[in-house]
Amino acid sequence: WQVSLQTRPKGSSGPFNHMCGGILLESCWVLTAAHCIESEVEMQVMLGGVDLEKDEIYDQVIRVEKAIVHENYKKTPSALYNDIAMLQLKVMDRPYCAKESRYVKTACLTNQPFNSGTECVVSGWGVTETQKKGTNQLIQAPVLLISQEKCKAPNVYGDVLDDSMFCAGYLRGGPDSCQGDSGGPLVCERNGTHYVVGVVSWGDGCGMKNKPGVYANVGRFVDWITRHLLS
Ligand code: 4AZ
Repeated sequence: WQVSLQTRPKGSSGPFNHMCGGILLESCWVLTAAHCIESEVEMQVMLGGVDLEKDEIYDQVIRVEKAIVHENYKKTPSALYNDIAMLQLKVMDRPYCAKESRYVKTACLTNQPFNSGTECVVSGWGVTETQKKGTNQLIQAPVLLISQEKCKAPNVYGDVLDDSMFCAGYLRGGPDSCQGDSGGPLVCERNGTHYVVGVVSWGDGCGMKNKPGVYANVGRFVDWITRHLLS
């Protein structure tokens, strides 16, 4: 379900560049972050692959037909609110878009919350300590869900945090998402099923003490998401 969302300027015939992550929900639908959506660009998604630079046999590359940004998405200097969007993929001459395979699966949704302290997994091609332009290889990191109470502490993010978002990571600093991971999945496991719980959204730096990653709170958007999946 991990997707690479790639763009190039509208009308260009040049290469597409990775710009965000995404999450496959259905054959023709991808969930991502609203702040990943730009106008004046062509978008495609790449699924099934691990290495962005190599053609791999399980790669599927599909154009994006249209983007739906949440109507209450808001960007302020301190936070991104309701940072969620859906991408409808192009059906070429087939009855489907992404084809399910060993390497391409859809993610599950739930509005049942996970407890704070649960260890979940965030993944992407974003910036690492040693690769400032992002990694070619898809990687993942463990992160702990952090309660709103702890993350709203004045020395963490204070009152800019609302219920459209939550924090995950380590208040002592450590594993975190970073630039280029935005739009990608934070998944948690329950009874052998992996659920998308968060969409990588923002944070003050990466991996720093008292500045954990902030994620769009997918559970709060399940109704909004299903409304668009059904329409
Ligand atoms: C970014 O710039 C970004 N540490 C993504 C995630 C985080 C910070 C920044 C979380 O896209």
